[in-house]
Amino acid sequence: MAKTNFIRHNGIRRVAPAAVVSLTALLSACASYPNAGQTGHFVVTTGEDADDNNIGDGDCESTLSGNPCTLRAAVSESNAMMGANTIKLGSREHRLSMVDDLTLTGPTKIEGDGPNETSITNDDRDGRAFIIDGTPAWITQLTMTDFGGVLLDFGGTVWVDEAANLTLSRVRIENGFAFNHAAGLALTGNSRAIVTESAISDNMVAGAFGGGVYIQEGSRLTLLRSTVDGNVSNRAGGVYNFGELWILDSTISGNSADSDTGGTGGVLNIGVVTINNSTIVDNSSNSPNDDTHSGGLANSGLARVSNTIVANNMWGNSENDCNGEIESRGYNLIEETDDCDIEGSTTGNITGQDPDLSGLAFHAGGPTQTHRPQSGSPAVDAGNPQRGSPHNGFCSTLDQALQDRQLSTSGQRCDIGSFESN
Ligand SMILES: [Ca+2]
Ligand SMILES: [Ca+2]
Ligand SMILES: [Ca+2]
Ligand SMILES: [Ca+2]
Repeated sequence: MAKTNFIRHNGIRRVAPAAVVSLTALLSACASYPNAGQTGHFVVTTGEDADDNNIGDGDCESTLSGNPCTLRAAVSESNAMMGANTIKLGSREHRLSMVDDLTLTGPTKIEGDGPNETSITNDDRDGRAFIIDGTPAWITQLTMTDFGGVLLDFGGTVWVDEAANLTLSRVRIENGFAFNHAAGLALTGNSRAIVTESAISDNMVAGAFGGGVYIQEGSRLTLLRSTVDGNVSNRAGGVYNFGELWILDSTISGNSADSDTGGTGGVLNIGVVTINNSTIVDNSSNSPNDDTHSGGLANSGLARVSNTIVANNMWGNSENDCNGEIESRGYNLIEETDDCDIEGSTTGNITGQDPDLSGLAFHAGGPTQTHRPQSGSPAVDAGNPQRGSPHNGFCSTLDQALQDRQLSTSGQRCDIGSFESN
């Protein structure tokens, strides 16, 4: 069971201003969400589930005794009201007991007080938490747990569809269940999502197409400083990508494929995936060996990989880290390469060596769990000596724990992987 320890950052830690500004700009580019006291800002006052008693009057008042504002009533009013809305959840558990999923059809920010303070949970129903339907939306500072159902297809917890554009920040998605296409997060219909400083953990799909995350052709997901761990399906335990996927300063760990035919533990890519400064370890597959799958990273599309650790992934009882063609942009540590072709720039690549990492845990006060290179690890100071755009294979500015990689001040080199041990 993964637990995420989200710590508030009050400027104590070393956070590079440029990166913070660009993320803030990115988040706010989606829509302008009202603040407390402004029109269109709703404050939920109960954890119970009930409809609004008069949808479209601009007041969040449920049918419950005393008419408290429920999450469901706030979503209905947000959808009915022109323009962007904010829904503040407060520090409590919000239990969804009504049949329908919460569907956002207009720009809405759903904001908790933190993943340890605010949760949205599933109360004995088969259903998701949210469908994001053709709109920008922002879900932040909360945990969603126990969603899905045995017959559910596409996103047991969150389904992003119809060219929607979702930001998930400081969120945990845990213990979801689905039949196919991800028990955590699914993107379909040319949608976009950015998942930042979040964890998608311990979700399970009975069938195929991704335990944690599924990206359909035409859709695009960015995982930034996030962890996908402990997810299970029979074809791709962690992430199944048919679209466009960016894995930046992130960890894919402990996911597994459980299949009689063929499955990949960590990341299975059919589309285009770009991976930089990330760590793909301890994933596993127990299916019969074939030519297309791997314990760790399997590619039959385009996989561009730089500054990344791929190691300690298992196929049955033997290590199997990758399969297919990997377009290296240099400075990778890929331990076991028997089933993959490493093309492109092999400058700085390390193969055949164990990265000597800690277990998955909270390191350096980071918001998500990471694997830390032990002192003497070959990953330490072995990343690209140039800092720049992670999109081009350079070393990133912040590691997954939000530590500055310090290249410009100390002259030290970036570590390979998502965590900078300095
Ligand atoms: Ca109303
Ligand atoms: Ca609205
Ligand atoms: Ca090893
Ligand atoms: Ca370093």
